Amino acid sequence: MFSFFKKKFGAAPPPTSAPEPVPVVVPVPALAPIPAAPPDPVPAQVAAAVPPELVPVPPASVPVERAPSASHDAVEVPAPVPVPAVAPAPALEPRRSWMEKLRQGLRKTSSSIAQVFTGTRIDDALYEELEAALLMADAGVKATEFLLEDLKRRVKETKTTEPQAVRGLLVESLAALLKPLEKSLAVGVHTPTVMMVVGVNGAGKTTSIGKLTRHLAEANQKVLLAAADTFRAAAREQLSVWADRTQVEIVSQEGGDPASVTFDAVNAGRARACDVVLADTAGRLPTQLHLMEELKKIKRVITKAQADAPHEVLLVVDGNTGQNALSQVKSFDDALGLTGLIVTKLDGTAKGGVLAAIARERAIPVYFIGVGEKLEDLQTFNAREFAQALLE
Ligand SMILES: Nc1nc2c(ncn2[C@@H]2O[C@H](COP(=O)(O)OP(=O)(O)OP(=O)(O)O)[C@@H](O)[C@H]2O)c(=O)[nH]1
Ligand SMILES: [Mg+2]
Repeated sequence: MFSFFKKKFGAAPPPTSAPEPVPVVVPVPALAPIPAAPPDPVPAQVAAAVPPELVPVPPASVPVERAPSASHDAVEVPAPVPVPAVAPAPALEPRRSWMEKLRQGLRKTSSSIAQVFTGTRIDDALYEELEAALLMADAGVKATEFLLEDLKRRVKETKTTEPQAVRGLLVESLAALLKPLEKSLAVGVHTPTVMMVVGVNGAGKTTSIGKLTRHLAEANQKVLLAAADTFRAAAREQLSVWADRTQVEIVSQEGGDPASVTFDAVNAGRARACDVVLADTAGRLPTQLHLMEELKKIKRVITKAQADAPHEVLLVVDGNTGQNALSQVKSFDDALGLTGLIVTKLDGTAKGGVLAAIARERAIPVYFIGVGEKLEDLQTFNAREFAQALLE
């Protein structure tokens, strides 16, 4: 079982007089048993702070400041309003229907790969067909070569003779390749945890921020949004709508400089003891060098407001862009040093293999996978589940 994100507490022990916060792995409607998947690789010093079992969120003693819904330009501090703690029972249903959407989205790839194993012999022709199918699925040359080699080794070691059984071994191979991408987004180590979200135009940044905010807010995390996409008025409004829905605060400024909006937001987040500050940025192509410089400036300015921030630099990639997604990952990583990915739109015509290419060539953790526009359409990435959805 795993959670949508992990709340972790810093290494320093709390003062004896203060009530100790209850460490919690927040149960949000995104939980599913994962067959045979080993536990998350959690760093040792953090592992101790994360309880193995789900712990209920403490009762309504956690006050969450809620923004007045009328104006979002103001940065005044609203009165704290206690809200009921949200500790839903692990809901398996949303995860199941999400998996179904993921399978539907990747059906084209899974059926063309299934074709490869319909023969009666394991021979060169089978491997050649598989190679073509993996390349067609956007896995790229390096990951395809790696998977074929690994698969041949597994076939030999297990003395497999049935093509259908080879398909099962391919799932093992792909799950192992994707495993390093599996990681939970952590909050609670820093106050606030500052995240900047970047990506090309229309990748799904603002929508993903909206969904993520809702999950965080439901888990009693105090979130502040920075509308650092000052490029279009519509972008600010779009984020405001999400802020309204989730009743969180937003710092925005008409026609402002994105770096200064973000700077103000991080300072406001610190002053108000927010748990998370999420900065939405305008879409841009990595080839637009001046716009990439602007992102670097936002990152530098965040560090001025909070020395150890940003704690996460998240790239949102549209899963439909195939091999181009890999080049986006490389370019944004080179420019900014990415800490995580959100892969969206795997419900459409995406072929899915690009995650194998990313795992092989630039293994940056995939925190979330999006399969639609609804809240529950954004779920955590699990290597084995994904391999099964792609290949079975
Ligand atoms: N089908 C599908 N649509 C999605 C998904 N995520 C986002 N979208 C849609 O993609 C469109 C663009 O989403 P935005 O969140 O505005 O993208 P953005 O990256 O913020 O765009 P810019 O700010 O213009 O660069 C919207 O219509 C979203 O509803 C997804 O996982 N699946
Ligand atoms: Mg946007």
